[in-house]
Amino acid sequence: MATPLEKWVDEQAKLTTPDRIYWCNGSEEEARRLVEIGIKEEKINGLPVFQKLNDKHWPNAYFHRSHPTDVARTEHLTFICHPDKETAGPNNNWMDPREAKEKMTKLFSGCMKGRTMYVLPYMMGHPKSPYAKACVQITDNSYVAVSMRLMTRMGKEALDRIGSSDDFVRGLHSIGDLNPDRRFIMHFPQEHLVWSFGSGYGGNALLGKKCFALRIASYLGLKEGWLAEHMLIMGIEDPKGKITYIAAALPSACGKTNLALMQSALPGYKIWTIGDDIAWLNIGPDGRLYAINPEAGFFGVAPGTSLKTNPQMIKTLKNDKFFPTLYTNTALDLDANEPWWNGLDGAIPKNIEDWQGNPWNPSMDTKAAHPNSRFTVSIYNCPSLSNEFDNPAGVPISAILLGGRRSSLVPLVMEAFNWQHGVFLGTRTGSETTAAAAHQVGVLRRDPMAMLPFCGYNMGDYFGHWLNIGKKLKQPPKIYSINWFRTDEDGKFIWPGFGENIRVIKWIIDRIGGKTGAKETPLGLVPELKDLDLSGLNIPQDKVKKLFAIDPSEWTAELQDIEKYFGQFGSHMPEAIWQEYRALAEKLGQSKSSKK
Ligand code: OXD
Ligand code: MN
Repeated sequence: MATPLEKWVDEQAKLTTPDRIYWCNGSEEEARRLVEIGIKEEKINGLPVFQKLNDKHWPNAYFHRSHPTDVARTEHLTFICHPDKETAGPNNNWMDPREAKEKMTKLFSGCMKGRTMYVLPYMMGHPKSPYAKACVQITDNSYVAVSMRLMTRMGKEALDRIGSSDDFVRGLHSIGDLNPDRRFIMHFPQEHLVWSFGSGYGGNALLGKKCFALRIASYLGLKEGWLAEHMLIMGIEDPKGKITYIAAALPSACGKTNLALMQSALPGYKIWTIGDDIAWLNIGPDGRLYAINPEAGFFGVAPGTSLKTNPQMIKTLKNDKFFPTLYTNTALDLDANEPWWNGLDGAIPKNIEDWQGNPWNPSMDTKAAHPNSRFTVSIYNCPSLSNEFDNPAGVPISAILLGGRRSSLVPLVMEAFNWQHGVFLGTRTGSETTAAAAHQVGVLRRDPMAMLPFCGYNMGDYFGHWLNIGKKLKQPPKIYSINWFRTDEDGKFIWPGFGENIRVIKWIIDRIGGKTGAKETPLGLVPELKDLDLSGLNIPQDKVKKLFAIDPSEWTAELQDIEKYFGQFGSHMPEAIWQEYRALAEKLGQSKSSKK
């Protein structure tokens, strides 16, 4: 008798009518074969899926150029299909599941004719972890199949875990004809199912990542009592060898990857990387919060990555351990046949082809690499990978950092008074937008816990879920708001960021260890400036003060905006968060602005 998995694959094959069906085992030998197929046989937009690059400096490097309209997540084409709109919430596009299925069935009908259907069994999380989930994605694209080998634990262990059970997350993906009018990313949280059509872009097509590990998993977490978060996970080893684990939520392209692989500017401190994008947080047997990274690779933004900004990532990319490393929509140095992007170390090569294949030189006012061009590389290549990465139990989290990109208002670092206040800090986080999603760049959008594009249900309920988790924890992590992006009168960043961020993290670790005090402000607890290690940094005192400046008059518009934002969640918004809001307004002397 066919297993539920075999039956499901069979049904998808009947719908999509591929010429061939190939079950991937996730091996290196297989990845090499798929890459060859992508070079010689498969085409996207008339171009081979992969182009081999010179691996003298960039081992195992392959280039992929996507369709020019398919370079970022498409939030307006992403739907959460709960049976009712209310459960999806105002934070999501919603479609009735029946309507969505009907629409998508038409698109998927016969779409794999002439193509190979790849069946990818994979684990999100270590196969032995009680927190891991077994999944299967179907795709018709070798780039997606190879990328999933890098980003997940693919192969037999997932198949063994699924066995004859029905308990696996299903993802059906086809690049279709890449027509943006026929591009949809549909989530069916109740069925643990994703249907994605018409895009080959990572966040839309690698269904284990944003689609499952955040959107579907956040809903699973609500049902099962855990949190799926858009967070990095890292261990910080202090000069005495003690390692403290923290998780940090930052919206796309706000430096999560740089922070997760940070090389400390303070001697004696060392960073151990566990994840750069997604954390699953569970209450462990001892009542503490434990984090695993369900992924096994990095899908990082290339422009700006250099030995100066992220030396460990450059070393990761230059490591030949795990095959292959993919470069998507970067520019090419044609003489060297190597990837290139703006901000990379060294002289600008003479003979550059831009991400669309056109000749490029620095006098042009276009970017050579697409601002959202990416590398895809195994986490096992990373020299700062923590020994705990493969620990099925995860790591105990002592602090959660919540941040955004704010040029004013929000201090460099601030400790929440308690868990509930910390949740409030997360609910009102906002960020000036970047290029990771297809929308206007540079405007403020509120992005609670950096989860706005990724929460698979009503965010009002999500805030309530956070509050409940806090109540269940025996020793809840301390919560911090961080903001590396405050600017001076000339619009220049005050804080140097990158490896210097360890100075902020050191203060956080000292707070956790009870080694240092803090100053109370209306917004939260901030460092006494004497306790922030700024040794060797050349920032004038008045600028340092500006990093922490709180001007109540500047908060009028902000409070109104927060109130408006919260208001859209109606009765789903927890009263405890409104209480925090009112307390803040009162402390800032602006309680009249609160209508609630
Ligand atoms: C990502 C994103 O790719 O957040 O990680 O967009
Ligand atoms: Mn992300």
